[in-house]
Amino acid sequence: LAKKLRNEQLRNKVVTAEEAASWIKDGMVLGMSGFTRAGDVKVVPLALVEKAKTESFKVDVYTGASLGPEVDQYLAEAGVIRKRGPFQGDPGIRNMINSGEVTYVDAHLSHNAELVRQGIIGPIDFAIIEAAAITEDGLLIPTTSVGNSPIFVQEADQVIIELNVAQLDALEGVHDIFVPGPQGKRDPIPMLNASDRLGTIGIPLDLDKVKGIVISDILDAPSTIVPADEETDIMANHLLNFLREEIKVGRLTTSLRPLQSGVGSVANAVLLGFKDSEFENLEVYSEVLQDAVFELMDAGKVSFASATSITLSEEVGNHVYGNFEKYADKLVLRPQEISNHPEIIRRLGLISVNTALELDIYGNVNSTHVSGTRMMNGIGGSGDFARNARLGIFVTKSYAKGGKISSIVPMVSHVDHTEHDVDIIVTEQGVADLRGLAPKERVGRIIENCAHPDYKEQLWAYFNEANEATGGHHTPHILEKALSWHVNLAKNGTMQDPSFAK
Ligand code: 0RQ
Repeated sequence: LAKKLRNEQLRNKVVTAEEAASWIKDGMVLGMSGFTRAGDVKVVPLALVEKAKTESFKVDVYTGASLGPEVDQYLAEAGVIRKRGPFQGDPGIRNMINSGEVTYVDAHLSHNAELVRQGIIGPIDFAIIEAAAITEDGLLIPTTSVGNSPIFVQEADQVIIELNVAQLDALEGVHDIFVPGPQGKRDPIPMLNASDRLGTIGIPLDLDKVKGIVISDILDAPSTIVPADEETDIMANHLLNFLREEIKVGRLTTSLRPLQSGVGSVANAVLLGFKDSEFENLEVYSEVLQDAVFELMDAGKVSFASATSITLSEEVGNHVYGNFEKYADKLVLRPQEISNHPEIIRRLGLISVNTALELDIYGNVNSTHVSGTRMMNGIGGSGDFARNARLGIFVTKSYAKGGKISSIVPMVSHVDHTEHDVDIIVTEQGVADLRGLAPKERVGRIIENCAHPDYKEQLWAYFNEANEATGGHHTPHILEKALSWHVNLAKNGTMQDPSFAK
């Protein structure tokens, strides 16, 4: 413990999780560490679950992004969470959001820190933050994510630290904490390369605000992604071929531009496609580092990776954390307002790959709402990246649920990424390059290159009818029919219109 808790003044602040939980009162706003099940606090939430057995209270919980089961399942199911933001991915809390028991604010991840600064999120009563160590001079060394922890620590009234003795000592030095000043008095963010370091190795603590330190030894819950399959391999090949064409016309070189890749199985599998390619000296400037990034490092393809969290499956996690010294000097973890900052995304010219649930014939993308109403996970950082990247790429299989759902529909049932933010679409069918195209010019590319053959004719029929009915409007739609595919799915369990059945 002495090695982990090196600040003299904080030594007498160690308390039990129960005592820390006793400070949390009904109506409080909590800012917790954690981003995509990495670096989240665990023992204080579990003590809050116990407390909820004898005391009724509700709190608002803001984090970096999704957390593991301690908060987004157990604490939610104990009825303690009133409001949650800015991202979640656990079936436990997802079901409660969709039954109206939890209020959810789904927001661009780069925006949260500004909202905290402005007092729109907050005032924050407690920042509760996982640490790998606390240095002699009072720096809190985060663990496997940085997320919004720096701004929570800066702005919260008080701080509870979960010092995780099971986390690797070698994490110290991996983080780069740089917190921009208030808007209006802010300099350009001095980052010119993905590997630049701007700040300190830990989060500066105001020691008087530290109310208590709780010791933890619970490791992150592993990620739940499923491995690549034949179709994601095909999607990866389509993406690589598209990038090869960009090189041929002189827009890119084989080291490309820094890559960003979103969460989920599809994004991970597509990134893994670079492993057996000719591309090299790749850099990653992303928010989450999933398994694929480390496999690409092992394969000598990725030379440096910057992000705000590391989220790994059990198997890859054991390998990476068992050999961390091999990776530590090729990695940096930053606050999410820096990893996702529009200024840097635009300056570095990122190639950004995120996942769509569905998209429409004009290129609008829905990444969050199943059939328009049911929240899946959230927009996360996909909007930060898609709008500001050099190439905003969206990947999805062309169909879902065994073909009963077409991922390409006449009109998306919810819009996360408007047609203006979507450059390239990749499905297992092919690639649609939408850059520089008007809505009606995009239709053919999307249907012919990306839609599943079972739905092509049905999509053309909708477009032709809409084009005729409107007399060729800029973005033709028949409002009565635009969402008829979703209505058909709800009523009959399929989007397929029997008159087009093959
Ligand atoms: O359902 O789990 O019941 O099998 O959705 O779909 O194809 O396994 O894809 O794991 O990559 O997740 C968009 C959800 C994709 C994710 C999403 C069903 C499908 C399956 C999952 P099952 P897949 P993935 C980084 C940036 C948020 C935005 C983002 C996500 C399940 O990538 O949350 O990228 N992204 N943020 O069957 C109904 C459709 C469907 C559908 C798929 N059209 N209708 N169900 N499914 N398409 C995040 C952060 O910033 C933290």
